[in-house]
Amino acid sequence: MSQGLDVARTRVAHKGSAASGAGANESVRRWVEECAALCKPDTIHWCDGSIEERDVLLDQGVRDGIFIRLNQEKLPGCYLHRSNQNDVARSEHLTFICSPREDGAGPTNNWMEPKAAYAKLRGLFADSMGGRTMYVVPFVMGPVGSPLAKVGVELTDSLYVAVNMGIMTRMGGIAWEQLGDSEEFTRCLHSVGDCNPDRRYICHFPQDNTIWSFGSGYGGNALLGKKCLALRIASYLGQQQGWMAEHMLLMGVQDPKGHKTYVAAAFPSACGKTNFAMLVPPQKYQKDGWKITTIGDDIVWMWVDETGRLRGINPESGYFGVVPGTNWETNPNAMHSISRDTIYTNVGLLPDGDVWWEDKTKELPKECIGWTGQAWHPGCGRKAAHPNARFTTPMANNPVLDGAVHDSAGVLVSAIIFGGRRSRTIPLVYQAFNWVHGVYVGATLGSETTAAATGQIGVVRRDPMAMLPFIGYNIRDYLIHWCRMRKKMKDCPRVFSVNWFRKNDQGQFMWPGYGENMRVLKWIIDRCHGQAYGVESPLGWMPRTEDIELDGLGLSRQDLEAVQAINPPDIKAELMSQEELFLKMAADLPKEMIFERELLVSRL
Ligand code: SAT
Ligand code: MN
Repeated sequence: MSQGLDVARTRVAHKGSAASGAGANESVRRWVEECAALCKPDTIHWCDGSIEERDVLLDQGVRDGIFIRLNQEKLPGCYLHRSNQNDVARSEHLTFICSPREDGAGPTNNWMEPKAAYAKLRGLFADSMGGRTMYVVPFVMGPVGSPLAKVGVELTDSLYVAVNMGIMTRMGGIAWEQLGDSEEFTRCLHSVGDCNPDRRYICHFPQDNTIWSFGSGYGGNALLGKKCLALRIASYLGQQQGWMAEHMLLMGVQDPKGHKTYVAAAFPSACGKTNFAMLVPPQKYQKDGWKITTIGDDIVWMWVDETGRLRGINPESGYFGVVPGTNWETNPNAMHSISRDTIYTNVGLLPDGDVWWEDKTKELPKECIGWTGQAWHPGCGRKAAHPNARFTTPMANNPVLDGAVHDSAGVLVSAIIFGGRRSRTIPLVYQAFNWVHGVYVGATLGSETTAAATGQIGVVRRDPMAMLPFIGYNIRDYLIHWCRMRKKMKDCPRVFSVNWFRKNDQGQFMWPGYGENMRVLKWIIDRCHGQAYGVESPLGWMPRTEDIELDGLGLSRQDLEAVQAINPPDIKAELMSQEELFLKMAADLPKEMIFERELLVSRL
């Protein structure tokens, strides 16, 4: 794999191609015609991805009431969108893997037989775009020229989706260049329809490299390059072709000597993944020369290079992050990023055209217009922003964007971290004994629900590799694929478990989290380079208390011991609760997982 195939740092403007889709090949044109004949849009707009086009679409969106132009002095290039109130999150129960056989989807996915699914959705798509424009959105997932880069084309009747895809992907004529004469592109068909949850389906056809989504305009349901292509379809392709598509952030950790180590990390939602991807090290670490840089905040594609090591790219080019809770203390790099060229969805609107959301500022505004469009004031009993309000912002805005983010050869991945939100039992950090043990640690990953997600607080949900809703095939084969990847690698990444959320008996967090997680990260990096001590414990290798720096933290060695404590009866209870997922897989559980569980039991 050669370095420096990096031809597309910025969008290429293809002037004059908007109407015609100049550059699109015959198989694309044929497919667009077929879909247009089905959906019957009034007009077809072939997106070229130019800056001029973006401005035209935004102006059109403002005229149509899809966007509100925000205060351009405070927030240049920023717009607000309010979604349908029934359409504010992914719809997992309406998401289907349509593989030929039910076993292809496995016990953790909804399945629909492909012919039946096409028939059902064809009925919904028929004439669905009357009076509307169909946007043809060509895009590349991954740095152009990368061996894993994939071309997709999304046909959508949502201007909001077209604009957001322009931020989240390398969108426009560049995709036609990458595609050339090939027929190999992901066919993504999307209509908001009448946005009725009773007629909402997100269907994946992995064998056809096709996604049909109807009835929702929400990010994960509608920006089809993201979870649908880059995780569900890509995870299937990766299993077929020997690479991995994972729900992970990817960050660079630069040490004082200037050496950079890349770390991938999987966390279920509500664990601060975006914050971790843009972590600001504590003052002392900054002074010493430590620096964090971001490759990606949500998805990583990884393959084994010719030297037998794992490399990763971020297939996306923007961040679709949760707004509430983001502020200058929790994530200053995100705050910088979303101060321009950002689409806000479902936040509050202040009288001066600025935006507000819960926990943006300590002081509450006197009034604003809430995400539903109703007047809001403190104590009104409603939230100004929806708890799942989102920003869409180009990764180019990130002040700590990693310099290698467009590198077609990706970056070496030295460590993989699995983390959950666990108030008890799971220590702050430990390292798996080896790769397959690491797969077990990932497969048994659990996280406690937060109110925002479900209304039920503190229930541990199993979420293997944080991929439960995103594995586009049978979870049995997914875990086997993870185990088999080991055989392809000469030198594999070290695997770690972290938990920033452990609480004491008084219900207080035992670890400060946020930037202070740098202290744990340093041990992880040092372990990757054989430069840190590890003590054997039943769970894995652990730092001694003197191996984690506590200067300036206000924590004692005893406090650190407490957050690292392993209590065998608690671990046994944990093992029992892991059975809940493993029972679902019953006879299908890969034998490596059974061995690892037995080994853990015997160590206890
Ligand atoms: O829109 S996404 O699916 O990426 C965000 C989410 O997980 O809900
Ligand atoms: Mn995610």
